[in-house]
Amino acid sequence: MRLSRFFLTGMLLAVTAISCKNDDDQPEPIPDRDRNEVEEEDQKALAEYLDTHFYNYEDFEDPVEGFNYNIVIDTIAGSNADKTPLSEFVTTKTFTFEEVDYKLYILTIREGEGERPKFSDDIYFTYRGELLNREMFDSSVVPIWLNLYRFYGNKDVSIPGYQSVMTEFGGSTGYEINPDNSVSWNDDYGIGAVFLPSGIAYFSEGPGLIPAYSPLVFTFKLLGVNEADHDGDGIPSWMEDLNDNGDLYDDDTDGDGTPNFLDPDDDGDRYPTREEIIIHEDGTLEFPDSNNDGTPDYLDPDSF
Ligand SMILES: [Ca+2]
Ligand SMILES: [Ca+2]
Ligand SMILES: [Ca+2]
Ligand SMILES: [Ca+2]
Repeated sequence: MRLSRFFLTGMLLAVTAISCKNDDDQPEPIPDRDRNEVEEEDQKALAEYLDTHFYNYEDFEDPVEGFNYNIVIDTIAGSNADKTPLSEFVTTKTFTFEEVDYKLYILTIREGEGERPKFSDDIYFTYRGELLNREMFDSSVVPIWLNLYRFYGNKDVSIPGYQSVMTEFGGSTGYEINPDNSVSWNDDYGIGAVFLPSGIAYFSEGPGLIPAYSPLVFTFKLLGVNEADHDGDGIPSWMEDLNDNGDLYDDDTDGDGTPNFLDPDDDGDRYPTREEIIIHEDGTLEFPDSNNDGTPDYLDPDSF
């Protein structure tokens, strides 16, 4: 839940910044730095970090009984001078955000055998967040739900880079509830870490203990996945990305200003989308096209 509180802090700052603009007595807010310039700096910092740090790979190679599968990162120095750096283990991925191609680094310990989230889904996970100086700014050892999409509503809000990394992992295939009501997850959930440039983390609005423009490190265990349907119209949000570009805000069939993933009547014909589609008992969807013009009823204001 803490991530959302961080986000709220950011929102308050943003609101303050906007209100200052209209008040002649207040100084102008400091404009955000150039995204490309920050990314260049962050990439240098991340590359250096990955070359000078290692993780407890030996613990994972030969796990002792009761090993907690926690990734622990430390500097390569002193008695650890001969350790293999993280840079030898990570893979890279490019994620485009605000028209900048961001490079992020992923450490995959275990992909996870269970369901994989789509970019707009909810995940159930534990995490620990650190700055590049290894200072921890946040963690949750108790699993929490988080929506991966940048939806500024009443759900927990993610940072942009999260959707890019979590879609590479799967959750657990199941769990058991113990007599004491604690939960034991099947030992096949996703385990990993991600090294994010600030542009797809909090950028200029580092909340809490995070300074502005901080690249971030998250280690995590992905336990569960829930297919999100933000507007509850029966169509999962990822399916409302009609132009398939990963941006849910630029799909607005009826042009009423509410994007389809938040619009329970997508074509604006006053018939709810839910009544213009067929949801079968096994959960599969069918999209009738009554007038056979190639546009399904829920996106066609001329048929219902
Ligand atoms: Ca929907
Ligand atoms: Ca709409
Ligand atoms: Ca909709
Ligand atoms: Ca409709």
